[in-house]
Amino acid sequence: MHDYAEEVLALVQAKNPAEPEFHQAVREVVESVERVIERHPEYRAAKILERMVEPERVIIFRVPWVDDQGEIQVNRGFRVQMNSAIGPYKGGLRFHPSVNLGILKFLAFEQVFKNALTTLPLGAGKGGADFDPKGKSEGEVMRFCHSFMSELYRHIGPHTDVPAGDIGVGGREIGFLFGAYKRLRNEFSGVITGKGINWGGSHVRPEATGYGCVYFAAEMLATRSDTLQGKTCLVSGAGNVALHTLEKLIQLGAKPVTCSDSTGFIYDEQGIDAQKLAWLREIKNVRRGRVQEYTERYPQASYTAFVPGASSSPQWDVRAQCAFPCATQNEINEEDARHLLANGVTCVVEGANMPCTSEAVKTFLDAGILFAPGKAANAGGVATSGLEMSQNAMRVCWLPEEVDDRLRTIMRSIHAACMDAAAAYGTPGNYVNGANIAAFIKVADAMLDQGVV
Ligand code: NDP
Ligand code: 2IT
Repeated sequence: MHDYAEEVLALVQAKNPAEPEFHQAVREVVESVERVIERHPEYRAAKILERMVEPERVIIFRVPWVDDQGEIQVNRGFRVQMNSAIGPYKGGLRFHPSVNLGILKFLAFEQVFKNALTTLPLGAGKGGADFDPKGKSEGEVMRFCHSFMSELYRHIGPHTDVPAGDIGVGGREIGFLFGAYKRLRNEFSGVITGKGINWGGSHVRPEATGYGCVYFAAEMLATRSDTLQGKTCLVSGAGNVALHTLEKLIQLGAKPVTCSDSTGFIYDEQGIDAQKLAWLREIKNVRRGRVQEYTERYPQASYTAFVPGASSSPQWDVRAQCAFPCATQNEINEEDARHLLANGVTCVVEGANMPCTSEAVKTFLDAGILFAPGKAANAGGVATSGLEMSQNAMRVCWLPEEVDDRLRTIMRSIHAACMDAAAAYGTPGNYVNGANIAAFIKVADAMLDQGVV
């Protein structure tokens, strides 16, 4: 890395100690865009990078609530309003015990670039709480969401900051959050996306992240005159992104063979088909159970529990051609990456945010396989949130086909933007550089236009 990039990274590390995921996300962008800054010294002069790594605003708040035993619980809530150069802050809320400021800053930082790639006018933010919805009753989840919104509502709005879901925040939580906002503000607006279809939601928003990933994979494969038809695919996670990735893979004739949760993974050598996926949906969305229950109905599949602290994960040591990590950050390390390559994987598409460590990404890029960073490949979710905002503003509801067509067009244009930027800066086929560069230029130019703010 060159001096200036090192300088920015050192500044971030010094100012934000103990935030390793944030450092990781910043490092990747800085390494990609240093070639842009060399060609365009005006960005350096205007301290664009130094401004981008500092959130515009961070809100941290207490979230007290009463559990079913009558005991008072206290969680910590956050909203990181990262960058509003090209639109209102936009990004999900994550409810998971691992949530802390550093994790949310990495997610908010990634969101800046992702949202810029969507072609829509969306700034970036991320928020959440160290609350674990797992094992909580409906009443507990509702009381938590209402308490969370009783502080957050004063910081957000349809033209200011528009949250959505992420890990641990699905349709149920969005409903409780929206209900609280509506009551507190006495207004029905598009302040949150991922709403129910009968009350302001968009068709295809629940599916959009997973579908978008698969559309992106198809675009990448097409550059090598290939398709998903008949490809054996590994998918991790069993949440919103993973289940809709599985669905679209099945529709396009691929053969997904794995999925997982935080305790273990399923391997079904015969392939997860539409019927088996329906069972997985019931396990996750109705029973709120574990993927292990898959084998109750399909005993030919194997379930392997993860060993905490293991140096690699067995879910990435399976023969396949494509991999879609759709669970969480840093779930593929260098050793996993080597296993994937040894098993014949030639296309890795990040459905989750930053699921591959820096070393894993380097391993894939050095091997010359197709590798799609999450900020490009999973942008279909937030893009469709942008489409939900447009429909809310116009008080209309587009048909599912119309939203899906727009999603496909957006994924195609993100793919093209990555390809073009990567080639223009001397690294053809490198989607990491392509995504970072195309997005950086868009946001940086907006910041230049708006002066020192
Ligand atoms: P969900 O909460 O619906 O599902 C998350 C899945 O990942 C669950 O199967 C969960 O297992 C697993 N998981 C979560 N944390 C861990 C962990 N620490 N280790 C192993 N497995 C884990 O979330 P989403 O599907 O919405 O999100 C998945 C990823 O996709 C995240 O990285 C998110 O940021 C990203 N993303 C989501 C978008 C969206 O629209 N929802 C858009 C773009 C990106 P368990 O039940 O055991 O916790
Ligand atoms: O990481 C993400 O892009 C999301 N969780 C979706 C954000 C959104 O505003 O739809």
